[in-house]
Amino acid sequence: MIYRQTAPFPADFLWGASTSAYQVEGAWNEDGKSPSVIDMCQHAAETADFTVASDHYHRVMEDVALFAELGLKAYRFSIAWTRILPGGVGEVNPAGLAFYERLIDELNRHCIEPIVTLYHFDLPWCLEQQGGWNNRATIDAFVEYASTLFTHFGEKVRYWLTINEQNTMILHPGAIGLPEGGVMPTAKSLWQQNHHMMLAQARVMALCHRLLPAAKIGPAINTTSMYAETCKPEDAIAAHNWETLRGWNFLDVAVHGRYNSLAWRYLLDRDIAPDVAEGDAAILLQGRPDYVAINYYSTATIAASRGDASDISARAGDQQIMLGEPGVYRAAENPFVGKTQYGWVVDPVGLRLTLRKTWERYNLPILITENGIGAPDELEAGEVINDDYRIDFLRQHIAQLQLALADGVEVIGYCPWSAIDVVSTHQGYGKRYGFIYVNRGEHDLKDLKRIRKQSFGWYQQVIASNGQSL
Ligand code: BGP
Repeated sequence: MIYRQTAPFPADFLWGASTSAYQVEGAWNEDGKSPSVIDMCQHAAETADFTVASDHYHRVMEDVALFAELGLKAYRFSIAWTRILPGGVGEVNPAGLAFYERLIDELNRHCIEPIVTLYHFDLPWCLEQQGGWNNRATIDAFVEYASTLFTHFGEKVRYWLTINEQNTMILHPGAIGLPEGGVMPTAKSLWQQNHHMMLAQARVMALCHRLLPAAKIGPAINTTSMYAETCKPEDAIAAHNWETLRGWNFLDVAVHGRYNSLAWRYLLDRDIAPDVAEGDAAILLQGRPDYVAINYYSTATIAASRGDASDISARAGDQQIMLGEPGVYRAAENPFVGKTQYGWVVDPVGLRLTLRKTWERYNLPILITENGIGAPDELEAGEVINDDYRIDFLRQHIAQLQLALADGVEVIGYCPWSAIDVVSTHQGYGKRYGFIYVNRGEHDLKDLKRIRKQSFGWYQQVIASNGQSL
């Protein structure tokens, strides 16, 4: 199909940027915050942990001032459950509420739309000790936590996200980390956890609509497109297998309130389908998102399984590296795309394709909540960080986003990862994503000074021109 080559960005397009609480805040045990599963994870000795992160907790006003200077129309961040309800449920911590109140008020003062993720990988450790997401009581705990936030911040926040990358937590638990001495959960346990998260998400979306009729809420899934390695029909089946299991299986439940039938069959065949209680189907149907948020980094190329262990990828811990599964699919190389130095496929056209497919399937507005390139940015003399590769990456992705708009896809915003440098989920501080450099090393905290990168000035122009000046 040939469409007009460009479409203007809507006047109210949400030019934004993203972070998450545990990656940016630090202050991991201050002002009443309890530990989360992330705080209890094993860390490779050579990489930074999350205890200080970017020290945003103590520098929040300075950071928001920089976001305002950047011209952000939206800032997507997560609230740490462990600051609000240190016991997972029960007593509310006023200092936790006060921190986010200051942040949200300051954003609103600068006309920066707060986009709040309720839960970004950091389940309270006390809940994990009681079984975590295997325990149905965690569903009630999540509803209580969300209800606290809706009640407290409902008048100040219009955009909510339920759970960040549920598919990463289930398919790549090793990427998030394991508690000290922990063992990898079984597939059966992971799919049970997934089911409970789905129920929790559906109830929270319904609650949001009841308490805050003007607000919008949706899931945020790590979404991508799959290419078959060749036109061999078996490769096409394998690519479809993985597209279904990695993406649609999660979004179909969130949007339609029912499991994807192919994925459900896969779970039944392997005896790893979750136990479904009476009434669960009705709960899932209550969840009706207002939009779909996608985190897009890469595409994958897939070939038919060889049926043996050679299908399994060596780097199974990374959320963007395809795993492979005998009998289901195998990861293949794509000669037509580049890669970052961390091995993540760079495919701007794949963003357009992913947007088209997501739109066609759900017909819901799409918010891009993550997209970006991790790199070990260098601080040069004169406080210069020349991240022209980041500018190039983002420019190409925004150009494809614009083509998706011309295709008729309703994209309401673009929030690259990340607003400011943060600790990478599993690769420490050396892998940076921000528009703003934070002067620290893996272990040497230096002065944590904020320094604008070259990409800062570039993105400022993009926003100021509403996407006309790329
Ligand atoms: C996503 C997570 C983010 C962030 C990002 C970059 O999967 O939602 O929290 O970490 O990936 O990943 P990484 O830090 O592993 O490079």
